[in-house]
Amino acid sequence: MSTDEKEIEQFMHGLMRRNPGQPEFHQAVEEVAVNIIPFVEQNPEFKKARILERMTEPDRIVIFRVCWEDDEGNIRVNRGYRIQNNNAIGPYKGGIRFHPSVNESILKFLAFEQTFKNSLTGLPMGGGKGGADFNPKGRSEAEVMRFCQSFMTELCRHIGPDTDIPAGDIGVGAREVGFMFGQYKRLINRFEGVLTGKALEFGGSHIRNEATGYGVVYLMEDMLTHAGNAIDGKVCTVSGSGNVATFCAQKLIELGGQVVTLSDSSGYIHDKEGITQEKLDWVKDLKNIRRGRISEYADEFGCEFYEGRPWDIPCDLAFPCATQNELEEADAQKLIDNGCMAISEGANMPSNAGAIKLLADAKILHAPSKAANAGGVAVSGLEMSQNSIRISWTPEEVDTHLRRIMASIHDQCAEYGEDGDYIDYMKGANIAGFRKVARAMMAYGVI
Ligand code: NDP
Ligand code: 2IT
Repeated sequence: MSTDEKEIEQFMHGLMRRNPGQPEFHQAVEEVAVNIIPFVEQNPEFKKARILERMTEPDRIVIFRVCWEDDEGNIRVNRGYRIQNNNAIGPYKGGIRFHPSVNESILKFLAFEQTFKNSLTGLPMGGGKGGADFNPKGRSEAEVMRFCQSFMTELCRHIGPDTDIPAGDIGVGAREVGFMFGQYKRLINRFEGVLTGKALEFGGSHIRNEATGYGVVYLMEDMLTHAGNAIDGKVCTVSGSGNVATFCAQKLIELGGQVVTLSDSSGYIHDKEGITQEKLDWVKDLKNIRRGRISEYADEFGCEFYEGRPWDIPCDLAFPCATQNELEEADAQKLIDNGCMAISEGANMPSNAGAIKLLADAKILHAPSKAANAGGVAVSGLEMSQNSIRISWTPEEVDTHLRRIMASIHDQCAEYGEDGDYIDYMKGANIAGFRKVARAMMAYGVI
């Protein structure tokens, strides 16, 4: 075992002892530690200051009861969270997730990743994440509103436009942000940019809805250009059918990609003819308004619906855009066997450790989530800027900024991840994201 491997093992042993029963958090930290510990060995000032140990201990974790009444008059109790991971380079910033699986481990992994991602955007934002184990599926609009209001009644004490600025994530879109912003404004009596992903009428930014999915494709475009290739004509598999997946598919279609899959937690559709913009508009209506299942697409457009995930379908480019650990070793092997050349991650930590290793060994271009999906939070940062200066930029202006930020993320990954003729985008993203936060933490001394 090399010195680096020993250091990594020792570090992970300590982390797992201090954070028992949190497998997603362990996974996210290990993914970073394998690159950062060797880097820290070469930069002993970071080692002496124990920067990685400090970054993996959140600044604070707020856990609270969320009580609400359903339409039948039953009292419901959920658990709400906000993890404020690190504010070395700016106020805490990160989404809110409403999903029954939400727990401390999942939110700690997300807040930790967010710290690196936000650093890569070049904007002044620290890392945070929040949410609740509330299941919005099957709930009426009035129930969702009451839940959001109750959630914000406690959360409002812990956030603020210069303190912590939440946004959406799984189960939290424009509707939920609207309910939460309304309740914050009512309680605090200030109209301020405390949430991002707001509707345009009350301080939202153009392109925020589109930003994550567009950014995922922009990073793919940059990886392919760097490798002398392009999206035009490529067969693309996309998982998910929510915010990130639909706008990822939209930009792929615009750039000439042939998108053949979308999924939800019940399974995936395989449309061999290719998903068109018209069909995608139908999916957006299905998911955002009618709140239906992706299987209905198969009935509507006459294609196949299968249980499971879409990684068995042969493709040139793959875009996991649903959730964590949706691409495991067997899926990675299938992608490799079918000749997939590149992957850009829309979801946070969609690939498990075994899959990452297989893809790297096969030298598949692989943009990790903290780089590939940073476009969403980047445009959130631009929404904050617009709120501060009380100006609204045009869609073209915001998209130009987004494109530039994604190109800069590609270049940072390439600079720190170069390995002969292959770019290890994971390594590049980890080191570039870490450096900026670490240097700020060093400047503050021991806090
Ligand atoms: P949405 O709630 O809009 O959509 C989520 C999609 O993923 C749905 O199709 C959902 O299916 C599916 N999904 C969720 N959980 C599971 C699961 N356990 N197994 C299988 N499918 C699942 O969320 P977003 O599109 O906003 O988020 C998708 C991913 O992108 C998440 O990992 C999120 O953290 C990440 N992300 C989001 C950003 C944003 O700006 N929104 C920014 C950066 C990253 P179903 O409807 O059946 O639940
Ligand atoms: O994971 C993410 O980057 C998000 N859910 C978006 C966070 C944000 O603050 O826009």
